[in-house]
Amino acid sequence: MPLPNLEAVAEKIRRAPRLTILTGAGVSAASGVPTFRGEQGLWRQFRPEDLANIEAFRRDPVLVWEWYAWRRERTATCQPNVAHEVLARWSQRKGCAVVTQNVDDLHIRAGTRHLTRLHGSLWELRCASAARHGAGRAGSNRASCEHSWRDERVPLPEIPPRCPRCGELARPDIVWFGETLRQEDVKAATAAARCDLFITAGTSALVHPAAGLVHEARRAGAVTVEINPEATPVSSVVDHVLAGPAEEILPALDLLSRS
Ligand code: BV8
Repeated sequence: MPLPNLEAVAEKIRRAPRLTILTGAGVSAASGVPTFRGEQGLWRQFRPEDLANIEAFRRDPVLVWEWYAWRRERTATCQPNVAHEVLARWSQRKGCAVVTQNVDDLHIRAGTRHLTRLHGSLWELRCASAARHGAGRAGSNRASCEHSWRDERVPLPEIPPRCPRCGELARPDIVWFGETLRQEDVKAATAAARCDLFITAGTSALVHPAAGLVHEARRAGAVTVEINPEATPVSSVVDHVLAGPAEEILPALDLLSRS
């Protein structure tokens, strides 16, 4: 897998005072987590976009929860892979930040520091009565209960789960399509993009605002690198394309940047 610019990128990793890595589903592929647009991304023929939105949840919360329960069961059997481990090690260094679109929390399980989770977590729930992310309140005009909690039980004892505080329907504490991200996460990700070296790994770069971060980095003068076996809309924009799987390229870069 002689990648011509591997050494050049390793040199930049060695020297960059501020290094930021944006990750997508491709970084978890080697752990067995289905990617969104890969053939495994489909569930009962539903595309993720069809289920990951408030309208689908209002229409049929049981269906949406069965999808999330399926993903929790799949992800619960997955371990962080070497790509997560390399990024966890890099994140210990000053000036290094990891921004992820993934909701599988494998970066957390690998021990990653300075991590921004843009789209939430499969393992965190919140009361569906809470109006957040720009989605209107779920109907009743009772004061909304802002309760959120972590629940790693597989299987969940009850589908759909209920808020332990007010008994209302619970929802995944995940950012759905059409919902705005948490301001603090957008701020942290934008600040992290203003770096010296920005690596985007395992993402199809189609979903916004995450897909805009590489442009933010370029505007800030960062050297930009893409790690992906396939071309994406940003392949023609970045300074270096490393066309291959993250679980092979990241350990190779790690080795070269430490020698
Ligand atoms: C918002 C949680 C305000 C859910 C997710 C501007 C232009 C166009 C559209 C928009 C825009 N601004 C807003 C939008 C609308 C929308 C959007 O971007 N739509 C897209 C589809 C066009 N964005 C939103 O709705 C966002 N909210 O903007 O609010 C607003 C609202 C309305 C209108 C305007 C503004 C909220 C977006 C967040 C949605 N939630 N996840 C859940 O998980 O259940 S997004 C979800 O999809 C993931 O988190 C991730 O972000 C995305 C999937 O992308 P990837 O992770 O990249 O995965 P994918 O499968 O696509 O690709 C995998 C890649 O890996 C491939 O390239 C493959 O080649 C590669 N690969 C495979 N194996 C490997 C590998 N790479 C390396 N190694 C390997 N081994």
